Formats: sequence, structure tokens, C-alpha cells
Amino acid sequence: MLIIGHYDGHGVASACLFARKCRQKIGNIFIKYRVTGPSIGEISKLLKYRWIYSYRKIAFIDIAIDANAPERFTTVLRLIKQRSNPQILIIDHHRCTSFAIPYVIREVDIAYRLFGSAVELSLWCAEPIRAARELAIVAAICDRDPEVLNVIKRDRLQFYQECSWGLDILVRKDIKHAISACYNYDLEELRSYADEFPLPGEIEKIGDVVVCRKLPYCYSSKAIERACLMHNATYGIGIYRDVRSGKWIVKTIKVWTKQAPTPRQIVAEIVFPEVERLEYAVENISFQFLKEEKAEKFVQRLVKLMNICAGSVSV
Ligand SMILES: [Mn+2]
Repeated sequence: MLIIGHYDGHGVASACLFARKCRQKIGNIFIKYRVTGPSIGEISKLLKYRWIYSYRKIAFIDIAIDANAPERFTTVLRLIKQRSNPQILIIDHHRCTSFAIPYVIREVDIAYRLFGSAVELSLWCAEPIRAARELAIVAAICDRDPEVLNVIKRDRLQFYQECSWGLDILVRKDIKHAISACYNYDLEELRSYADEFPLPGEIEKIGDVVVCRKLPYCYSSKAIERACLMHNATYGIGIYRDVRSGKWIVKTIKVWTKQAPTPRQIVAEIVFPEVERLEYAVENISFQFLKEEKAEKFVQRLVKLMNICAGSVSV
């Protein structure tokens, strides 16, 4: 069986867990940057690998199918089917995939298994031994899945969080090494990379909020999140100047372990005409300003409101 995993901490670890559960060799795991992630369109590149057609089974793990263009995925699957007719299994937890699945099964003969959360998926992929289940937890923390909190003892969270930071780092730094550490259930090996997880150069704590400056390139949201966790803050704000546009960016996040309104809900309460553009993501939002003073003023307002929100919900 060929096991194709998403190129992120959750995908890599889940693919390795599934390989072990199915008694597959490490060489049958395929996770390649720009092929399986970030976009499903890259899947089409699979077709050019001749060895793809020698597998009797192919499992796709943690790879979201774009519900707006599921045909991009089914076209590829159909071509593989036509040539070597392998059994295809899709294992995923993304909501868009569950929307796309009715279309996919009408078009191609596949089996699928969908889960409601990242942790459900990775636990299902894991064989029922402690080491495997612990890696499944670490995997789901890479996806910031709050359901994790229901299946672990709170005093272990710090350890698992460090392992998942290490896994996040290793996936980007050396995917082969990440795969071998996961395949061997080597949490200590993953954790040894946790310190490489970046922190902002400047962190200021104001109540339940940290305000971060001097953010590391490429890792800005992750660095803000680490600062929040280290200072036990509920919300994090990052301010930096975008090198390309010269505009001031304000990034906001809520920590995945805390129960509180999301930045999106909070910002809906603010009327701030100077804000130029909003970028929405799942739990974080970025704002863009032409002038630094405006950005700073906006941050002050946010800090106030976030502190009220963090205090209003007791966990
Ligand atoms: Mn995932």
C-alpha cells in the first residue's frame, strides 16, 4: 500500500501511524513538498511517477479536497484507476472534504473514512499502544485541535506541545527525518527540536494578551502563539511592517487551548474606519494599515477588548 500524507505535522505523523498500523514499510510513505500540499492541484503531479502504478492500494491521509473544485482531484484518481486500478482510500477530517465526498464517490470508486476532528483521525490511524497514541496526540496538537484537551491529562500538555513544536520544525527542515522519527514513535527525538521553534524578538504582556514585535520571517503566527503559551496568555497580537508593501500589519490570534471568543468575534465589535484590509483565517485575522500610528491605536483598542473577553469566560 502507498500512503500519501499531507505535508504538515498532523499529516506526516498520521501517515506514519497508519503505515505502522497496517504493517507497511517506511518506504511506502510518500510526503513531498508541493506535491501533496498545500494545494490538492499538486496531486496531479503524482501521475508522472511510474512507481505509483505498482501499488494495489493507495491511501490519502489528511489531504483536504477542495469542495469548490473536486474534479481536479477526481480527474487524477480516475487516471490512476484507469491505468492500474488500485483500491483508493481517503482518510480526512477537513470540512471541505466532507462537502466534496458525495461528488467524488459519484465520479470514482473509492472508499473513505471521515472524522470530526484532527485527534479522532490520528487516534484512528494509531495502533492501540501507548507510544502510538501519544504520537497521535502530538499530531493533533500540530493542527491545534482543542478536542485533544478531552483525551489527555492536563499535566502532560506541556510535554506534548513541545513534541509538536519539534515535529512542526522537523517537517519543514528535514521531512525524511520527520518521517523516521514519527515512524519510530520517537517523541524525544521530536521534542529535541522544540527549541528551534521561533519566538518574537520582543514580547510585552498586558493582562491576558501578549503584544509581539520583531517577528521571525515565515513563522509569525507560530511565534506569537508560542509567546502566548509561554506567558499563559489567551490572545496574542503581532505588529510588523511588511517588507514588500511597506504597510503595517497587525496579526491577532487566540490560543487553541483557551476557551474564549475568537479574534474574529472580538473585532466585529470594533468600529475602526482606518483599517485597510482584513485577512481571515481560522482562528487568526490580520489587519493592514498605511500608518504606524493607526496600527498602534488599533492594537490598544484590541488589547482592551481582548482582556475583557479573556476575563469574561472562566475555563
Ligand atoms: Mn490535519
